[in-house]
Amino acid sequence: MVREARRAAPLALPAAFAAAWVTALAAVGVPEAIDWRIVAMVVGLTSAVAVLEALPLVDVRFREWGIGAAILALVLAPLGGSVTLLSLFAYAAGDLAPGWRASSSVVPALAIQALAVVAIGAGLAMQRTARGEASARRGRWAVLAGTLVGATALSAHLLVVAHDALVQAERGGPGHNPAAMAATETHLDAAGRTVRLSSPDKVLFPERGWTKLDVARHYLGCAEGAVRGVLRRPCSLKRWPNGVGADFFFTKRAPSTIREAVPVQFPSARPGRMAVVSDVSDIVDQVQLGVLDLNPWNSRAEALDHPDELRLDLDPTEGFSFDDCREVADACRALLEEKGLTGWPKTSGSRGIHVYARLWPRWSFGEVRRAALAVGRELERRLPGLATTAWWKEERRGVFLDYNQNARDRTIASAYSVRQTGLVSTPFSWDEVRSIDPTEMTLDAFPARWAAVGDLTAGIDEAAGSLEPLLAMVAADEQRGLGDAPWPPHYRKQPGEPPRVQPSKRKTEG
Ligand SMILES: [Mn+2]
Repeated sequence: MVREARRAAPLALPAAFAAAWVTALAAVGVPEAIDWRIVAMVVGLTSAVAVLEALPLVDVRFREWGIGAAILALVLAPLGGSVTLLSLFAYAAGDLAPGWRASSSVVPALAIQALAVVAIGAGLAMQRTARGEASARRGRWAVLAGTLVGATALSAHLLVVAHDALVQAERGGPGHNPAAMAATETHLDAAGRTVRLSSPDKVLFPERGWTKLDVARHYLGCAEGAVRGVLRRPCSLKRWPNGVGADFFFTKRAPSTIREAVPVQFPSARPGRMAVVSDVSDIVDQVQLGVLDLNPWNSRAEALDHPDELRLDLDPTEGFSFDDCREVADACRALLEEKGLTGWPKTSGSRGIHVYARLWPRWSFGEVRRAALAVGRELERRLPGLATTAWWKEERRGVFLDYNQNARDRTIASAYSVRQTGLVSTPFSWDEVRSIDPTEMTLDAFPARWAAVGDLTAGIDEAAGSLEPLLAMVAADEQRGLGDAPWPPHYRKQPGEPPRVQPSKRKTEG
């Protein structure tokens, strides 16, 4: 009985390895994109070595087997190492999944394996030449220790490889072009065009480990909605080349890698060409430049001077919360509806809410901006103490409606944009205005939301309307003595604009 159990011992280690694999795969589910060549290689190699290591543990009478096995192991270990090295070369040549690179445990595991095999061989030799019981015992201990150490190193390595393979598979498996990936770039198929992405593995969100490739995949995943948010609009490129842990900078002028750019005039009156998006491949081109959130104008290339998007940008000031934004957003919905327009809400991906309304492209930036100001002022009357249009921060308390976001050349993050917070600016339906949790809309959680509800902005272009009713509100404000409000700092002084000086300073200046 005991002898039979000991005979079965060689099977124990490979069985344990197999069990570890089955458990790991059962826990996460068998990924579709897993590279089975890696799995076969690792399972084969580890099982072979495990069998060899386990043999010497069997009863002393099988010692001869054990010695033979140890010799075989000494021959096979370099062989196994060569196989692994060849696989690494194959990876370097781009023939294996990039996840393999992360399995850096392979080198220490092999080194420890070699030591274990030497220890086992030495132990067996000691047993064989033992002159006394003490010497034989030391030999057995050496065999046992070598086996345990070797098995532990193998198990650890195996688990690391399994984990890497699973992480890789979760990210969508090997890239479309693993060879290019190995050369620190990949090529993505986007709207029928092959788009280059350099450093796809570059981590842009250090806390969450999300990479440049993850950001590109996000936009590819919700392409329909993301494109609708920026289609044919000049885009300011807000670039985070070293991720959200470092500085960003704006590039308004389109770099040469941008497929299409449209000539615009900046507020400085200087001309320039800005990136324009026609399909999702243009968005990936922006991601390639380190762009996270997309920042389009509210007009389009074909009618640059006539915005077709009224943007109500709601930002809670200190002491106010997203819940306060809900209330103001809902009031926006009601007011727009009264004026014949449809409001399209989305989380900003930061602290607030954006409500957009589609317009016929007939009015000027100035008129659209004044319309936004009139909406804000009406909300101030409807929600006193909660809504505010006060431009000067010292006077601003509540949910600020930033009417200046409608000025020419101003941009805010578009629908489905990934913000520096790691949150997606997520469109929601008005039914959700009380329940939507912006903090749940993370880059990695978003695909489930998209799969569940799809593009909630789908009807926005068909819901365009007239600005006239809002311009009537502007006129009514003028009647009340409410003229223009301050413009942003780098804009030229506008006709009818009040003094652009903080009220507190104004007083001291008399
Ligand atoms: Mn905002």
